[in-house]
Amino acid sequence: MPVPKAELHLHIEGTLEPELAFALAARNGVDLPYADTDALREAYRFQDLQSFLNLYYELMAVLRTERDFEDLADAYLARAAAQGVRHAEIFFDPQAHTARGVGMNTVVDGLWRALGRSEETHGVSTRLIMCFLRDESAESALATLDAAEPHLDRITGVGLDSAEVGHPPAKFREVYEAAAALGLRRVAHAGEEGPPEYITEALDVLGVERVDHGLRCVEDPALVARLVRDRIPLTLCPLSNVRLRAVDTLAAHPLPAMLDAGLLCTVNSDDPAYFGGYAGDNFDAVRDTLGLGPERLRELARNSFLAAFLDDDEERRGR
Ligand code: ES4
Ligand code: ZN
Repeated sequence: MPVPKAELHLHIEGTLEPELAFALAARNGVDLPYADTDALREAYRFQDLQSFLNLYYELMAVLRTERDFEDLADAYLARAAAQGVRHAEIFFDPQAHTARGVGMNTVVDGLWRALGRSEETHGVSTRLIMCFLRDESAESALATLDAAEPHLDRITGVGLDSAEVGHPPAKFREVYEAAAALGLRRVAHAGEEGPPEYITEALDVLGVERVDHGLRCVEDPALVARLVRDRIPLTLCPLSNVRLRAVDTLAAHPLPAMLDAGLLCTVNSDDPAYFGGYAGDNFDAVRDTLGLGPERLRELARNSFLAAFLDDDEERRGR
């Protein structure tokens, strides 16, 4: 049996497997510029974050109806459960859908059809975290938060994702202040491709409680000391880092050194359909390639629950 764990860094749109992409394309009459699932898989050779994001946004064209989002989330939750995930905090990118005419209601209602019954059907509790696209404007992020207000009983927090370099966290100060005032939890991608300064800025300016990736903190010893002291969780994604070339090889991943330094690391899957594995696959990979022993693996599993937004959520939902 896989170790019970929480998944804290998972983009639901990144769980779109080629087979489901083609099934939804057929259902919705969408033409995909790939002959078949093998041809599509051939395109999964990424140079960097942007080359992945191009395909990630392109394939979203097949997601059109509530049922599409429901089927996507249901398929993910079934796979996650099979790999020992008991709790999943799920990112979604509303702007990637509203920009192509798919409304916020369709996205949230559709996802919720699967998430709302997930404890019963899959034994997985869930939270939903709405991400702003950092390569879009601050105004667009504010409009997205506005559009989400009718759904805030089902949204636990906000995040920040997409192309990092050139889009520092401070660009989103205002929308994060507004989100905090609404009682939303705050996370942000920082230090994936961007410099360690973006991690510091996410903490200082956006008030994030958890850093997504945070990989490049290792370049700044003072920042590492701060993250250790303040017990700020990092949601690392080892297989993602390999596929997007944030590290040269999995064997060169700094996870063991980060754990030795006392950082509150968690292991997650990011976009598992694209990066070669779900949460359990990431755990297996760090065990097999980085030589993490049973104690370290238990620590990673324990950290995932410590870092989860499980504690005061019921109270916040009363907001
Ligand atoms: C993402 Cl790996 C990664 N980084 C930033 N934004 C993203 N959105 C989906 N996957
Ligand atoms: Zn991510």
